[in-house]
Amino acid sequence: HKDVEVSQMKGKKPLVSLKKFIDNAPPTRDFVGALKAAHSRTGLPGLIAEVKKASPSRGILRENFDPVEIAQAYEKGGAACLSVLTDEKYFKGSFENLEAIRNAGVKCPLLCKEFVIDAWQIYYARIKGADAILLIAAVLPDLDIRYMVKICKMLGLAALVEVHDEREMDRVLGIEGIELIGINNRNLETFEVDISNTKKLLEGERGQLIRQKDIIVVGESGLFTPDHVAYVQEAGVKAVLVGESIVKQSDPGKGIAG
Ligand code: IGP
Repeated sequence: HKDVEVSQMKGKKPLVSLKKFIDNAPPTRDFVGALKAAHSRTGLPGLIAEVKKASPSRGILRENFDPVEIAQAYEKGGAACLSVLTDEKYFKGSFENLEAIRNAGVKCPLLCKEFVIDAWQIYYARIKGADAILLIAAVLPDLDIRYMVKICKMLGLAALVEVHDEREMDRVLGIEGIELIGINNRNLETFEVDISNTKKLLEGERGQLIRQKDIIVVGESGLFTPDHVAYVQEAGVKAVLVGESIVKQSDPGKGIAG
């Protein structure tokens, strides 16, 4: 991921002016609270439904992609939160999509799905209407995660810290103040998906520590059926992040029920 460029920064506003803008921005919504509420209301993992046009492994997922229409359908279908891909290069997303969904009056808290490698992107996402930010342990040193988690707190954003293997999980468990950990079942290098990864990373002492620290774990990627969701719930997740299987449905809202 060394080729990830912070393309949004090119020719854009310096950090100081973003900060001024944020002072007058409306407050964020409680992303973690919405997941917890959905979990205790339904007894099922809270759903983060993903607005994703394309992916590097699957190509275009939906023709006539209308991000606002999909977001509204997800909300109607009972999603607790939404995830909006803003990365353009690999996922054909945009910050305009995030902003349009927020401005369309969608009430679900919104996760900005971006390859964050610079704090500037967090401020920018906050301005564009994000309530939560994805931080990927595979591309960030511990020091950056610590620093970025603090920035998120200061800006009223939840941080979803994503891990894929035991080493990353152990790194992240050593960092104070983390409320949300995502376990990605997809290997970002090979694109291979294996949902038993969620189970593997929650076994034994790791699972114990997570419960002690009251961290909410999100099962991410490769979830297509109610059985898959039941499997990761059994492994200990209280939330799931689902994209492909629901964004492909002719009615993405009804897709959630299935
Ligand atoms: C959703 P899926 O298999 O349901 O479409 O996966 C989500 O987990 C996936 O899009 C994702 C992702 C990421 C995308 C997880 N982590 C990091 C981009 C960057």
